[in-house]
Amino acid sequence: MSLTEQVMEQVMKRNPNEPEFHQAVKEVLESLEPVLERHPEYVKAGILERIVEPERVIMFRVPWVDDNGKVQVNRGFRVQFNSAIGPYKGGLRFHPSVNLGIIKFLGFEQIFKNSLTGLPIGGGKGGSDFDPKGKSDGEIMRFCQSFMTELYRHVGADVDVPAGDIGVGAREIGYMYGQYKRITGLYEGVLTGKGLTYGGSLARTEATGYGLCYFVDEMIKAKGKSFKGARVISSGSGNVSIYATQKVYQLGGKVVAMSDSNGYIYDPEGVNLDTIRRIKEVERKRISEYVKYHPHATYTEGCSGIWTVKCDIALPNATQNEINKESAEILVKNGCWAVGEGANMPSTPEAIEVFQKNGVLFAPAKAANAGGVATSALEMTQNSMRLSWTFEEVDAKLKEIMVNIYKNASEAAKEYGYEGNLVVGANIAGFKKVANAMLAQGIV
Ligand code: NDP
Ligand code: 2IT
Repeated sequence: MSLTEQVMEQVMKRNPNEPEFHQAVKEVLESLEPVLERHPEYVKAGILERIVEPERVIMFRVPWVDDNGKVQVNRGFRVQFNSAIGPYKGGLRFHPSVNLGIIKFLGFEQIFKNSLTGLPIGGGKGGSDFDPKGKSDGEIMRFCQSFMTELYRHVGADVDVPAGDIGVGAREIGYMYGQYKRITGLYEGVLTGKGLTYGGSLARTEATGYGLCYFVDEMIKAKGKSFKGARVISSGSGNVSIYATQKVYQLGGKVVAMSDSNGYIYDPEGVNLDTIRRIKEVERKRISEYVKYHPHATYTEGCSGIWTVKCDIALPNATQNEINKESAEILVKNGCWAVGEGANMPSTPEAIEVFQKNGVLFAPAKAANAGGVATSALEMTQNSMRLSWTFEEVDAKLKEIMVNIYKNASEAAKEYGYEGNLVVGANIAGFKKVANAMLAQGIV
């Protein structure tokens, strides 16, 4: 049995019932075979055995009182996975599906993604099984305050810097920031994705979606293609999907379908983003409302149907494993020639295989959605300097970072004999920086 197989076996034994975590680890370990052959020092120093084990896992009770005066209890998580190259950094997810295995998969991915940005940030992730849907502002605030009342002792501007993810946006970050400041008395950049009046960075809201498009643009440009005139699917209708859609339009493409966890809309004339933003960002309603304003569009119940819409470029921007083998086959059959993962691990391993076998240009999440966390790191820089850059400055830095990630991932793929395979390339490029830092720092 090879070392990577042994490590995988140990991961499965030690972390039972965590299928998403197993899936994320397996993909990285498989990519690393050629690296270990060339670098026996990584093997000797037990880098693999150490990198799959979080440095620290924090789980806690989050009690709060709902609007009816009833006591509610949720579970909170923070997984501080790896701090070899910087303070732990990664989002918080509030969604009823959250459990330890999901936070560990996200934290593990974050290590390599953050490394790819070229900025000094380690990997972490957190969240809760709290469901923000249908909750009043007061309930959201009380939950966020309770969550931070435990989390504050584990985080800090140079220790661990959380941000948003599914179910956590500017509103939740604001409530958590207020509570952190109240408990600690510190006005510091402990969270990113903050509002612009209290230390937030311009372009952070747009960063993941814009960064995704910059990355995909670079990848397809290398093959002589572009977004101009392309039909695009952008699943989800949250932060990542909305700003990816905005950038697709700026680059000359047309988004014809978007979704939420109930269903999807198809608008052959191109989705009207102002309507989506009003429904989702302001009214916090369901995407099905869209057809009331645009009767020529259609709404279909169920999420996976979105992948049956004919497109050139697919941007899965909702959640993990949203594209399975079947959906991938339909996409290929319908002529889809590029996929860019805005969500974390949105394609199953079988779906990725279908894309790669059929020559679909494939931009893996770790590389393609790194623009969000990269801009979070730029927010940390601005907080430390106590100044703020203009939108154009931040956006230019984001673009440069995404172009560099593309370059580094494709060069690493080529160097190790996998030319054109950005999955392997991103995993190797992300891994090597962390592995070298771990080597230098001894057995810790
Ligand atoms: P949001 O909460 O803003 O939006 C999430 C969107 O995905 C919503 O439209 C939501 O629908 C939909 N969705 C959530 N869960 C499911 C599900 N189980 N099935 C179908 N649809 C679902 O989150 P973000 O846009 O921030 O995050 C989207 C993805 O991007 C996640 O995978 C996240 O980890 C990843 N990501 C986010 C970054 C960021 O900076 N925010 C950075 C990098 C990656 P509904 O409204 O019905 O819940
Ligand atoms: O998955 C991710 O990279 C994020 N949710 C963003 C993390 C961050 O710290 O900005």
